[in-house]
Amino acid sequence: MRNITLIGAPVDSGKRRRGCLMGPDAMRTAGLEQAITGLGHSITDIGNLAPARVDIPEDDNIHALAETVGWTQTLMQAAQNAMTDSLPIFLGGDHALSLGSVAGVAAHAAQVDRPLFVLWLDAHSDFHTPKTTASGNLHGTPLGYVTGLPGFDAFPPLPAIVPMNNICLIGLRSVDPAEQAALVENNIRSVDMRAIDEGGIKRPLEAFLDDVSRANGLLHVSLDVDFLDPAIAPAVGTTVPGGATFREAHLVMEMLHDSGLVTSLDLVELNPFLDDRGQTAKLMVDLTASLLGRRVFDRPTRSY
Ligand code: 4U7
Ligand code: MN
Ligand code: MN
Ligand code: MN
Repeated sequence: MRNITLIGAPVDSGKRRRGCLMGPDAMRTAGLEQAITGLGHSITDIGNLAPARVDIPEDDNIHALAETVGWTQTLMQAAQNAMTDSLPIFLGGDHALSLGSVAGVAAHAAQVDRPLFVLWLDAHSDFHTPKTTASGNLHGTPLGYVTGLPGFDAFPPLPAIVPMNNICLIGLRSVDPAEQAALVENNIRSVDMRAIDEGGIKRPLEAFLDDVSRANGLLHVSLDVDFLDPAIAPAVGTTVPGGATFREAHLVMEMLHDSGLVTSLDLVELNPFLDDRGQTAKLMVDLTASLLGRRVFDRPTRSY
């Protein structure tokens, strides 16, 4: 059983379309706490945080730079605090929250002298920098920041970077040319939807979990709502058809649970303004329950 910390991060500055700030409360309303305690875990909900006030100039090419830098500062610290004695769940908020959550988790991993691995479940690769982004939306940049790509001078310096080798992206189906080039150049493990169509989602995930286990690593999971097919998860601003099915997503979560490796989690990009009677919020809660051990039958344990 785990100690879980819920960290409300109503980040809405990572893109122009508003509504993700309602995400944390929508997931609470959908029964997140009950789902988690029902599995026997203990839980502390620290409520919704607010961005630090930072005094930096705005950038004409970037949407809401100062607010996002403020969030990054706040969440880096919150992540480090929560990691000392719990498994933090960051309730987003748009994906710009991972600029702070992953940077803070990486700082903690360096402190305890263990390698950090990151599993990115997303239609997009979020591997832009403030220099390469065409939209100016910082929710498309968190993996660029935490891996130490150049161009993030306005952001807090990183106490520790995430090695490119320790990242796995699953669910890709919308990758911009600059991101594609950088993913290939850095040889980042990238599982697109075609690979899943052809070979299933189980094998690439299993291979990644094997690596995490062999390295005695910490594992951060970042779940973007748009990883899921829009037919089952409509509450997202950046829908891309052809996403993970209900069962593919649950299988990922069930395997993550059985691995025992997950040490932190982001639930991001839920825009309740676009939801259909809470169905996407409920699905995010259900997936979290699978990650935390909900099952029908025990399976023989596998040594990752
Ligand atoms: B999300 C995009 F151009 N790449 O940079 C961009 F397609 O957190 C999308 O994964 C980014 O939802 C999507 O704006 C960020 C676009
Ligand atoms: Mn996405
Ligand atoms: Mn994303
Ligand atoms: Mn999105």
